[in-house]
Amino acid sequence: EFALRDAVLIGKDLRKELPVRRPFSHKGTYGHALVLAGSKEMTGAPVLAASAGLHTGCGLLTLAVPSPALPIVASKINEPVFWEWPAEKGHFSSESYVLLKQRLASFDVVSIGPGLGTWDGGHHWLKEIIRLVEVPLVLDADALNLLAEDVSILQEKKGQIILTPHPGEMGRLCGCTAADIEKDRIGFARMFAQKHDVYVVLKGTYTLIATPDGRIFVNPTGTAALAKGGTGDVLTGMLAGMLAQKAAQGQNIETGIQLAVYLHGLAGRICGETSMYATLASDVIDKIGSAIKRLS
Ligand code: B4P
Ligand code: MG
Repeated sequence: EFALRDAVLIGKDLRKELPVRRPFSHKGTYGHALVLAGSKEMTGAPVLAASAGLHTGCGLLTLAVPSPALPIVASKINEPVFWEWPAEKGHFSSESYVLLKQRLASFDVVSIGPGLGTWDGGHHWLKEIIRLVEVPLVLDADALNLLAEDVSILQEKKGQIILTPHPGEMGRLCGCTAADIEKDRIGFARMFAQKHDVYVVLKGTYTLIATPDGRIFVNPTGTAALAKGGTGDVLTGMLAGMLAQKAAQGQNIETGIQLAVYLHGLAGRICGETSMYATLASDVIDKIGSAIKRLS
């Protein structure tokens, strides 16, 4: 049986895992992330995720947004390449699979979920994406809510999948309540990761990372300053940004997951030094650079 003493506290050796910024390099050296996010109703989340990804250091980030949301999203951020995705009732539609397949080869990581919303048939949309993506795939927020309709679609995966649930989302995935999850965070995260051969980042105080082979890592950073809407979208973006760099440089993604989680919590703590109350998700993004500096 797994005991708490078997869980590994991350942080100590992470410094040497930071992607190196070489003098003779260019944006292609640091990876290209794709973020699929947003809906007509939620135009802030894709901006937070994309901005966080770029601040974490990926060379290029493409932000795919359903067509009705695109003008609003694009007016808020300059750096991503935008991909206008056909929409039905304001949500992503299925039409673009062929296009996606053609373009997928150019991405080092795909991240899905912030502000996506849920809709009839969305679950089939997600299944097709899971079938197509061969690079590391991060599923968060409404992508997890779509997944909860039938977790067996994870069997269709081609590459590694990273799930980033908070306890409520984890409860939906496991068919129980958030309170049940909180009573045995390690047990649920480890069970789900092993059963479905995925990474589970179970968020909360001391975020856990469960690996497909049953190991558990515990994040010591993080703070109640992060307890505010949008900070989860920032973590999703940071994972995309960090994994893009790891994948582009042919490195194992596991330390990339650890780095993103650790730096997200550290950026939150730096914000908390100014105010535990006033911190916004966008403030956390502004402190990603300082967090990387503190670690390095
Ligand atoms: P949703 O409406 O699904 O919220 P969201 O859009 O996913 O918000 P966001 O993406 O910004 O935040 P996320 O939690 O992903 O509703 C969330 C629901 O779940 C609410 O009803 C809430 O009460 C419940 N819920 C959330 N966390 C819970 C918990 N730990 N226990 C019980 N119920 C919970 O990401 C937030 C980020 O901030 C994560 O990285 C998290 O680790 C970090 N964070 C938040 N508070 C922290 C703390 N006190 N210490 C350390 N890290 C913290
Ligand atoms: Mg969230």
